[in-house]
Amino acid sequence: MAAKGKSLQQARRRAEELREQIAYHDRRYHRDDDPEIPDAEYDALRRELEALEDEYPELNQPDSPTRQVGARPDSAFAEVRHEVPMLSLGNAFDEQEMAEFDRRVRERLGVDEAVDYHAEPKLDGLAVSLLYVNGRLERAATRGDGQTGEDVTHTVKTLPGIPHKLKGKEIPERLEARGEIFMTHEGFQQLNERAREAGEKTFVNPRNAAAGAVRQLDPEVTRKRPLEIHCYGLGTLQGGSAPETQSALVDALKDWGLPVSPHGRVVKGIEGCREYHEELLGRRESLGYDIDGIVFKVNRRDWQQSLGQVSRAPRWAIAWKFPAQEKTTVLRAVKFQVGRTGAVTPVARLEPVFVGGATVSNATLHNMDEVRRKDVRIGDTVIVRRAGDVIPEVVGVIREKRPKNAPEIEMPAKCPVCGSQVEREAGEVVARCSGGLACPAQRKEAIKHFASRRAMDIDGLGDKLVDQLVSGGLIETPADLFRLDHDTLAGLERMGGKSAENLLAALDRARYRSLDRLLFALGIREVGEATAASLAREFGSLEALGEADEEALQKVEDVGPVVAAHIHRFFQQPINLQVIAELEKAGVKPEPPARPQGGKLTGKRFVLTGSLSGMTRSEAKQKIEAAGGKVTGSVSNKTDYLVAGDEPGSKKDRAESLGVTILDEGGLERLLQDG
Ligand code: 5U1
Repeated sequence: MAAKGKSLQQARRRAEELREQIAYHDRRYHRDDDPEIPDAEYDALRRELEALEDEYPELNQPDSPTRQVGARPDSAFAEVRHEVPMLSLGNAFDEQEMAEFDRRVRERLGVDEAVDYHAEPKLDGLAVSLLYVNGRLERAATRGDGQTGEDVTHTVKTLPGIPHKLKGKEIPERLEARGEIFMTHEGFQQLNERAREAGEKTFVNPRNAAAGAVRQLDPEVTRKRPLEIHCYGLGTLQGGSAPETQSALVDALKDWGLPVSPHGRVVKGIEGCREYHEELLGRRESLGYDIDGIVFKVNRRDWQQSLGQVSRAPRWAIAWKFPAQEKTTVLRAVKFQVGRTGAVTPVARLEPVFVGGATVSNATLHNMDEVRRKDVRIGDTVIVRRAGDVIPEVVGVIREKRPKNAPEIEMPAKCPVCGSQVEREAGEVVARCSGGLACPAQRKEAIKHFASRRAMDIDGLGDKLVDQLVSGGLIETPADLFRLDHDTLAGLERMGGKSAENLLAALDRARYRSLDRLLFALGIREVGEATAASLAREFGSLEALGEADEEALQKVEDVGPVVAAHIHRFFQQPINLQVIAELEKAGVKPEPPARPQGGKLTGKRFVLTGSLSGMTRSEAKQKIEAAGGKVTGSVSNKTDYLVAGDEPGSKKDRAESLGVTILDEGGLERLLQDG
């Protein structure tokens, strides 16, 4: 740790610096809902200060940020004095630190056997306290500095998941539940889309969006934000009996109608903690909201009592953090990449940084509007986010670290690959290379898309091979793939006779893919898999689709004027007609779709949400479509059924408010059987 080997004077100076920095970042995070650095870097500052204070006890100060939680409340809100302080959590960053926590717990309790811990995800949101008096929601407050929070009753009352009145039996006279308000990824994306459309400022991440929504003076603003809560603990409890274990406490909260995490569970000893941590780390991306670790709490509440707390955190609980998904690094340069539809995308070339479990040296900057909105410049220290399989992205800039005269990023006037003019249509955020299939970059991407798993699924035709084939002048369009012969393929670098044979067999199988796959594979702008399936159902052949005018196209579900224009234009372009003719000549004969005429669910519109247990969502979609139904992405007043699995999120709330019939998995099965 950085503390080692410093003179007392050096250590004092560094501690002062760190305290100042931490206090500044506390204000940015807790008061302004606008953090400047990623959590991992904030944690590192705190840990450095803790290490210094450990090594040099004379530096300990009662007002050190290591002894405090959050920030003082903002004076715009009324102050709420917490009856029981709202604590923070100590962190473990690896298995060893977690094992040390477990050892300390057993040592203090004087027990040898494995301790039961209650485990649940640590949400990345805003901690709040909800006070219920005789079962009625009386007051909601933020954590603030742990002693005094902000009164946010007016905004919290707009959250659909928070009951204004508790239900069930044995409701305490005075109950203070504590939990975390958060926003799902889906809600966050929708919110940012709406903000973008309205020309308003977008949010950097769901946590800021959630915290900003709660800490609003106008509750109408909050009402429009898709917020959720999971409750996990207690402050005051009077006039009722307190459960004996943490898990019973969470069950009681649930019985009183408060939302709790569906992933909470009791685990045994450090081994159980390890298993749970690993399991949730693997599922982190599929939860649909941000979590940054797991909270483990000693399950017996009498043991919690005897363990007590240190300055700001209980000794009976710990957050075992996941690897950070956001880090800062320096943006060295920007390159422009040309995609399948000619979109020219700025890509940041970064000083390599380890984030989200991998070393990242390239990250997308999306488009020039985003570059301007975030005000990114060459040489900037930027925040990079890498979450799961999603392409790493630059989410923000640390303006304070900008070097003097940092140059702005400019979109090139000419395509960096083929030299054609780069154009940006009015009203479009994306600039495009006007070279079309004359541009080798567009050709490569079009062929990669054509061969991809969800399109023609040509096994063995990976990105590298496509690059090799196009760069070597062996193919120009997808149709050329079907003219490749064994000798040409076997002669390529990293290919042998066997691989060539396998690829030819895969190409042969691809000749008979369904019409909807072929339509999707052709890469018509705005035609995704669902639209391709609707078009295939409606027109039955490429020929019929090519002859349709825009009016006829718009009769198809999901096809509006913009998509209709793209489809129509595609079939007007000679190069595309030539590729289609050559595909036909090469023996590509798509199977026309079987029409589920008069299916039980014909005309019914479904939305799927949450995780299903007996089938995947894609299986459910296939079953519904096979019965003539239609699956769409969002709930509207045209929706007939919402199929809700585990953790359905805001779609269920919306469905309820619109009076849409809500089915569970069994309900869907029955409907499929009975019609
Ligand atoms: N899930 C969960 N999050 N969280 C945050 N439990 C939990 N407990 C907390 C905090 C700050 O604090 C108690 C251990 C006091």
